[in-house]
Order: sequence, then C-alpha cells, then structure tokens
Amino acid sequence: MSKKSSISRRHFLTAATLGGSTIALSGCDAFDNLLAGDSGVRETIAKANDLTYRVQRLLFGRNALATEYSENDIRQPMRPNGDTAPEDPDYVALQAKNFADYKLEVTGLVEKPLSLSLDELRNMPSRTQITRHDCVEGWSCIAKWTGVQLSRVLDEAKVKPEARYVVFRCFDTIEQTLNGGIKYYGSVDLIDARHPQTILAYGMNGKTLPIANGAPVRVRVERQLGYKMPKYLRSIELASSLKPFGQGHGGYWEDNGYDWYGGV
Ligand SMILES: Nc1nc2c(c(=O)[nH]1)N[C@H]1C(S)=C(S)[C@@H](COP(=O)(O)O)O[C@H]1N2
Ligand SMILES: [Mo]
Repeated sequence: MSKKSSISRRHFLTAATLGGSTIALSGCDAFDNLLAGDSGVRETIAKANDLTYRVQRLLFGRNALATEYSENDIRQPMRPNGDTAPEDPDYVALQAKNFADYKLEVTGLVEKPLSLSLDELRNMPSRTQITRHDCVEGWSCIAKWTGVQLSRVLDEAKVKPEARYVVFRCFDTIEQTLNGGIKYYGSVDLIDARHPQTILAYGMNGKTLPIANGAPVRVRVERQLGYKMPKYLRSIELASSLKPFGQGHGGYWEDNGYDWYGGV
C-alpha cells in the first residue's frame, strides 16, 4: 500500500478542510482552531508553512498541474515587477552582446556540472504553457511561457542522491547594503524542480523573454507565488540544505519573512 493511502481519515479530513485556504494560512485564526487537537503542530509560523506544504502535497499530489489557459485569456501584457533592469556590471556586459556569452551554470551536488549557453538551452526540447502569475502583492497576469523543463537540465547534470534542493542565483542586486548588496536568490525542492510545468523560460508571449521579465532566462514554478520564480537566472546549485545560502531560509524574500513554500 502506498504511503498516501495509509494516511488516516481524520488527517485527510483536516487536510481537505484546509485545502481551500492554503494561501491564507499564515496568521489565520481558523487554522489554529482546526488544529487544536494536534498539539504542538503549529508553534511557529515556520511550522505552519511546513504544514501548508504538506497539506498541498497531500491534496493535490506531487504532479498536479497548474491550470493552463488559452491564447484568448492573455488579455494584458505581463506586468513587470521587482527588479526590471539590472544594473549589475556582469549583467550589463552580457546584455550589451544580446546575451551571446551567457552561460547558465549548474553546480553543487551533481555528477556532471554544466555550463549551458542560450543556444544549448533553446536546442533542448521545449515546453510552452499559458499560466496565471499571482504576485503576493495581490495582482495576477496570464502569459505564455516557453522554455526547457528544469527536469531535463537536472537529468543532464545527473543529480546526486543526497541533493534535496535546487537553489537559483540571479544577477540582480535586490537590496543595496553597506558592503555591496544582496543578490536575488530562491529555491525549490526536487519535487517542484521536477514538476512538468517547472521551466527555465527564455520566451514570453511568443517573443524572446524581455529584460523587464527576466531575460535571458527566468524560472517558472507555476504552482507557487511570483516571488518563487527568479528572473535573471545566473546559476543553479543542487544542495542538501538551505542553511548555507543567504540567511538560511531559502531565498531573498524568505530571509525577509515570506514563506518558503509559496503555494497558490
Ligand atoms: N531576480 C529577480 N527575480 C524575481 C524578482 C526580482 O526582483 N528579481 N521579483 C519576483 C516577484 S515578487 C515577482 S511577482 C516576479 C515578477 O515577474 P515579472 O516581472 O515577470 O512580472 O518575479 C519574481 N522574481
Ligand atoms: Mo511578487
């Protein structure tokens, strides 16, 4: 019997009741009441976040797809948000040559580290999907994304068994600090990394991905919020823990209090 079917009915009902409100989990009073019997389950926000994650996994399965839309549903341009024109010298230099010298580095817990040019990425099998982007600030856009499935890149690099996370590093400095600045970064686990709709996108709405939306390559993780989809992707590192990166919470926004699992 699979692990999933051995979950008790009581637990399943708890999960099902919560399903509709997973986006509002943090700071939700109803959540405390529902879990009143499970003492110790929600001592901290971090644990609630962990529960959101497990509830979603339980309800929707590892590979449930985000809704895909039709061309007619693309009613507006994709609204750029966050960094929209990185001024970092490495990025500016690459941009000046239309990203001809761009290389995506794949490092860490892999048997075969990779350094992939844009042409190499474009020559891999592609996937196009029309999906809705939900920003935590409360707006959404539907756009068409084209890229290579991250799973294909991971297969090429041969992920080592001890790897648990994929960490994305970006070119842009999201926050200026006294000693330089903080580069945008983020992470997902290998379940989301291998999800069929998780792509490294180089095209948007039938054209080359614009600078404002993350050229030359940005991540799409369609079942999570916008901040989980790094733009201006510089490198991918396979890791067994998120502790060594940034302040240890798995991303720039996570280090500033956002949930690591930003499910929608
Ligand atoms: N490198 C980088 N990636 C990023 C951001 C950013 O500022 N820098 N902003 C995030 C947020 S909050 C959102 S909503 C989306 C915005 O993507 P868009 O500009 O294509 O709308 O990118 C995400 N990825
Ligand atoms: Mo966002």
